[in-house]
Amino acid sequence: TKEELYKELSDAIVSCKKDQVLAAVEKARGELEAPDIIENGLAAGMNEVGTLFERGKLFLPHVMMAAEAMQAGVDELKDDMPESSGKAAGVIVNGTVEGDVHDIGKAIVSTMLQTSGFEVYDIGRDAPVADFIAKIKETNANMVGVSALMTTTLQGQKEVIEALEEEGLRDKVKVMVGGAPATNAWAKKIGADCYAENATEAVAKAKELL
Ligand code: HCB
Repeated sequence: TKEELYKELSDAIVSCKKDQVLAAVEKARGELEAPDIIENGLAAGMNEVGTLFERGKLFLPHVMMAAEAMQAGVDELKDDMPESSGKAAGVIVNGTVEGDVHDIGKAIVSTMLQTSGFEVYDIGRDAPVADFIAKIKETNANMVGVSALMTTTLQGQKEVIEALEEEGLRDKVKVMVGGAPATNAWAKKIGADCYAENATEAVAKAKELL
């Protein structure tokens, strides 16, 4: 069943073994769509890793191995992503804020937006506010996705919005925020246009706003 495949994918991530992840992906790809495999299988496993890390059951080297295995699984599925037809619905700059190296979720969001027809410029992780602004200007983007995975870097999302205001760009650029510590309430508080809990929601909200 679907649930068994999700569990197998998730367990493979928790095992922190790349081979096991690739084998689970290989098995699942005949039955499930790529975004489904990523969101409900691999990402669910990564969340579990996070929980085990918090409880002291897994250590940082394990988390790094799980992250690498996750990346390998996602890379393997890139060609399976459903191709969208038609012209890009919008231009989106996507990045993780300065001081924050977490980029797995952001990369998934970029891939899903891209396959949904958006023109996406991923500026990577640990990206200074100035990089967001420069890329937005260069590409004439009408949306920016700002990812932050730590309570200590969340403020970076607010800084991007403030910089957009200072540059007189705020009216032209929609702002989406995401990452584990972000919430709808936080998005509202800092004046973002939306919060997306996962990549599927990011695509839905981008379509709604652009
Ligand atoms: Co990292 N880490 N980590 N980590 N890490 C977290 C984030 C903690 C919550 C774990 C914990 O302690 N409980 C924690 C942060 C605590 C806090 O809030 N203050 C933490 C810490 C503390 C650290 C270090 C400081 C650890 C250390 O060195 N002592 C260090 C950070 C260094 C730094 O950034 N300066 C660190 C390092 C790492 C790695 C390198 C081992 C690895 C990252 C590898 C990489 O990304 N290339 C890592 C990982 C993997 C995690 C956890 C376990 C998982 C994150 C992840 O990839 N999740 C995480 C635990 C957790 O999140 N609960 C832990 C899976 C993806 C698919 O989900 O939430 O990232 P996602 O993305 C979703 C969603 O949020 C949304 O869509 C995505 C797809 O569904 N979304 C967006 C995300 N961005 C979006 C943008 C948009 O525009 C729209 C939607």
